[in-house]
Amino acid sequence: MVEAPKVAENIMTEWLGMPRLASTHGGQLDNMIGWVHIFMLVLFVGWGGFFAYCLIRFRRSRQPVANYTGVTSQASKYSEIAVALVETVLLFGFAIPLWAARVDDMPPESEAVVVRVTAEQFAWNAHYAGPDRVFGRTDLKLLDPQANPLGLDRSDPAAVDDVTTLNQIYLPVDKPVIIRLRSKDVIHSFGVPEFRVKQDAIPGLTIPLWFVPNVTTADMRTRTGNPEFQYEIACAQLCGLGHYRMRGFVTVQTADEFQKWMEEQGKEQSAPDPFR
Ligand SMILES: [Cu+2]
Repeated sequence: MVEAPKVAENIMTEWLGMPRLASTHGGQLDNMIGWVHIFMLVLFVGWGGFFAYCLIRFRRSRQPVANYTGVTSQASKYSEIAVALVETVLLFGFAIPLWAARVDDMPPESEAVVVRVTAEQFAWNAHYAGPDRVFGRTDLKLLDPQANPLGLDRSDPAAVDDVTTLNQIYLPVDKPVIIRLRSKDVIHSFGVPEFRVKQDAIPGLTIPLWFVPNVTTADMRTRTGNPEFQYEIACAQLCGLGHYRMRGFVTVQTADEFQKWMEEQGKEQSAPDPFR
């Protein structure tokens, strides 16, 4: 039995018992969640202690008559100000910058792998543009739930090298990934805990999300000591009776492996279908 090597995790990740990190921005998110927990713990102990103090200090046997002057100390005012300050720091120092980076600082498409992910009851369809980096035409009329769930028009020259997959997303490591998320029917949600991404898929909208996966599936298998480890896409919105089985898998590969996979799939999928 090979002992899994100890990989230094983010201290907050360990403390909170979060899933392992496999994206570049995940540590920042865990830090923020960690600080919120610490702050809430301080508040909980502080207010809880104050409540217990009041129960004892102002019990009836000790304080039989009401005091009409009330509290004269300023302590509560200062502690309220301190709480508001810490909340401001959490919001403006952590939450807003992180959100701005996730939403506004999209990497240019030329430097990223762009995948169109279309959710449906109860599966994840992925569509890659292939080496030409141009997505082929899609048409509702060509849509076939089994043979062509995305309605891709293979007669379009841009579509020849396109690759589509079902419930399997392949990504290269250390490269920005832009996912253009859509839904065919109801609201679904694309969540991969290790990448610290979760985004609702809304019918009628294309919502982009991006991240940089930085641990390959193979590396994660060594780190976890689990030879069957897989990054799992969980649908994080209750989307119907089959919601529980709406899961997909992400395989993070080295750049070479990914290139090879893409070429093989391109050849296989563009070959004329012998059954048609
Ligand atoms: Cu779903």
